[in-house]
Amino acid sequence: MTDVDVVIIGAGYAGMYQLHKLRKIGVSARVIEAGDDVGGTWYWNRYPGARCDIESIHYSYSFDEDLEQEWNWSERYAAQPELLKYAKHVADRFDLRKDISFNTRVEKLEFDEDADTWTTTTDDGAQLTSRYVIAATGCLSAPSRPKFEGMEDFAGEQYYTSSWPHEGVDLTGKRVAVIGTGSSGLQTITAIAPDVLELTVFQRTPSFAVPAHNHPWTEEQLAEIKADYPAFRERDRNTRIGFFTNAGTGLMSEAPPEEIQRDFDERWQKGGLGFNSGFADALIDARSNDQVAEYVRSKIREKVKDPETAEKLSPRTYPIASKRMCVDTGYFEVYNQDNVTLIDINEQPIRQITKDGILAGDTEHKVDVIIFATGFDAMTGALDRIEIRAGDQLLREKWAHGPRTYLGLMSVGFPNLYMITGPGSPSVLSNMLVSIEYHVNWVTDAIGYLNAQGKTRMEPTQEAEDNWVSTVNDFGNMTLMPQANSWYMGANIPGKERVFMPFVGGVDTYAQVANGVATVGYHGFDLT
Ligand code: NA7
Repeated sequence: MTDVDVVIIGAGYAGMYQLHKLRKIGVSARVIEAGDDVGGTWYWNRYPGARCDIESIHYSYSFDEDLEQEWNWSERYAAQPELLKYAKHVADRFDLRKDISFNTRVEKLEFDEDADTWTTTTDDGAQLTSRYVIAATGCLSAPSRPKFEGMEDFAGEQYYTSSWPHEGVDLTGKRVAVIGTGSSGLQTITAIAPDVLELTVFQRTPSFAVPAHNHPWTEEQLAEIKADYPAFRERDRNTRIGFFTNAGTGLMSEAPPEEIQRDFDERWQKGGLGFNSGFADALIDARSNDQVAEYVRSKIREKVKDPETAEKLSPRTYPIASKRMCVDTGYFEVYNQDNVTLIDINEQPIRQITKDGILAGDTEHKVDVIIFATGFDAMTGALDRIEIRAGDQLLREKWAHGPRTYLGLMSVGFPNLYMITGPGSPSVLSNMLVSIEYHVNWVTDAIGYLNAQGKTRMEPTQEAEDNWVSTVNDFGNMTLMPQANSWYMGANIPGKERVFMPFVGGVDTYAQVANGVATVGYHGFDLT
């Protein structure tokens, strides 16, 4: 007998839905959550301006029609407080909290080969046995906190966007530095620029950003979507990136210039991450890619008055969309303000953090506050931080040269351990909610199947895993994506093996494969 059928790690959007689904099939589960409430990403990332880069009507659960109908998103792109409110609403509505242990972090998982069970050890010393463990640990949940010399000597305030305090931060009238110009940095910078006395931005790599054109939803717009929500969701699932962008199938390399210009203009006007989906070769053909990139650079030059600053803000060292593009509202215009300074740290490297500020090149920038928007140890970081042991093998050691999974769901040698949106699945290249719901449904079906068959153990075969890892690599290498020093590649973490981690073939293709695997009795898995 185990304490519970399933241990779920994490009460973010994935863990919450996983708990709900398991209950539906009569399987008991306990969720272990480090935070003091639900919400995951939207619990931790409370920095000023935090907002989802996928539209609210797409980035929301589709599993319950009543939930879908009763919830009204206020804006096209929901901000963090609304996304957290939604998570709390779902927790209340489905009475999830009673099966969640908050303020508890999983430290260790150990598999018992004889009993086919896992023992989970948490940071309060408690242990829990279960048949299965489902890691709903998130792809961007282990913060990257690079070390800068002298950090501990800084007399002012220091914050990480990825673990922003719940209250008590007031930046009004202060001199603030931001290190990092990815999505989190861009959003923070845009939000705080009007209030701070001085803002100094330390940029290592500029980001491509497309306009959000955010707006409140009108009642009519929401009613129109809700009238046909199931079809709307189905359309999302049948796309490569998990939300409908009316993607083109033609090649830019074969299209007349007027057609390309028209497509760019229309998509720019529409806003959002669908901007580069007008042509099928935008991420495959370097010349086509550069046409998209140059369009975005021309927009930066239009927005930023000082040509030298505009040039510094213009990405030139990696293909557009080989790192996730940012979705912005007035980011570039911030640099037209007199109180904002951009430091390119390739020209003026950060030498050290001093008592009073940041020494970059030969200049000490005196500041009251430093904000680190330095990103995450993506996709593998959260799992690596747990000691996951089966036999004499540790998962983090097995993955030392890059993660190895079958379908991003399971890894050989670690039976009965499922991952929601694990490495090797489309997850981070998609609308996360579509990928989460797909994986949760798949895993729940698999557990239901095992129970119905009286089986107690599921593990991929070596052959299936090896083939899938090759497939993920082959698909990745067909694109320009591996060229960037991105977190998809693990390139933002010193010492992390450079491997393209997500499956780039699309959520639609992926679902066809994974559905097929399940339909034929879990092809490529040993069930015993
Ligand atoms: P990102 O996109 O990884 O951005 C992190 C930023 O911090 C990026 O500009 C990094 O530069 C910079 N960085 C990281 N380490 C350093 C050091 N040591 N020195 C200077 N600058 C550094 O994380 P975000 O949180 O913004 O966004 C993550 C995802 O969340 C995003 O893609 C969306 O999907 C939502 P680099 O580019 O590595 O040169």
